[in-house]
Amino acid sequence: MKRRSLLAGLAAMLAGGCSKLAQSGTGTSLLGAVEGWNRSLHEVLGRRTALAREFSPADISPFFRGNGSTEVAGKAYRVHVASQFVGWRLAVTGLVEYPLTLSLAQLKDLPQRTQITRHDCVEGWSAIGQWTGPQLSTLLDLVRLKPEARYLVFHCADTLDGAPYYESIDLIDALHPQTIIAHALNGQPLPVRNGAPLRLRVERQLGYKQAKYLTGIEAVASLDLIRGGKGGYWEDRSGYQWYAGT
Ligand SMILES: Nc1nc2c(c(=O)[nH]1)N[C@H]1C(S)=C(S)[C@@H](COP(=O)(O)O)O[C@H]1N2
Ligand SMILES: [Mo]
Repeated sequence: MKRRSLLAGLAAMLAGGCSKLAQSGTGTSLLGAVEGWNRSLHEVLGRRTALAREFSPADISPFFRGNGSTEVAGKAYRVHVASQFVGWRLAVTGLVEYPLTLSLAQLKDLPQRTQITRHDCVEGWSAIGQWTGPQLSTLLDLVRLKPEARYLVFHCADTLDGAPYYESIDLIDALHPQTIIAHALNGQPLPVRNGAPLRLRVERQLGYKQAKYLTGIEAVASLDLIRGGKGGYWEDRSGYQWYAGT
């Protein structure tokens, strides 16, 4: 049943009196529809909040290849690499009550999560790696999302073919326990090819969502006005789905 007709039905129910309606045939099917709608909502939420499979240390790939950008062009980034990213900052901005700029050291001081997961790239390769970093939900607790916030946009330092890489996720994935801002791979600082010093891990989704070289996280109400409007670098350019999960 469509949501609108469901709402119309509910309005009729309120106007006509529930008990009277419930005794009639319409009432019974209406209540059935409400139940069905609730059930499918729960199913979707259940699927979206389920954990991605986690692996054991023995499963870790000996080499985690780099793909897409494998470094950031320009002198500024080389200076960051040489200084172990002491001057790198992650800005959390947009529809938040308390915008925040964090250093790598501050991110490492937050409670950390470590997870061994499989990364699947649509180009046809996979790798298993162990990622460590604060949960994105911890950062969101600090900045407090405004009620209008519906998506988080991840801004990256690199460009591909002259355009900045970026990605976005909704709040279900933002609050998912396995969504972390990773600064370490297999117990070591992130290698440059894998997005040093910070990358997103949103484990229920495909490789292109795992934004590397993070400089900013922006809370927005809509993706329409962000760059190409489709929510990500590849989404804007090719047929890649914005929601790249199961
Ligand atoms: N900033 C940025 N993030 C990115 C990309 C990129 O080119 N730039 N490529 C994406 C793609 S397609 C994949 S498969 C993964 C690759 O991650 P890896 O380099 O650690 O293997 O990063 C994703 N995140
Ligand atoms: Mo990819």
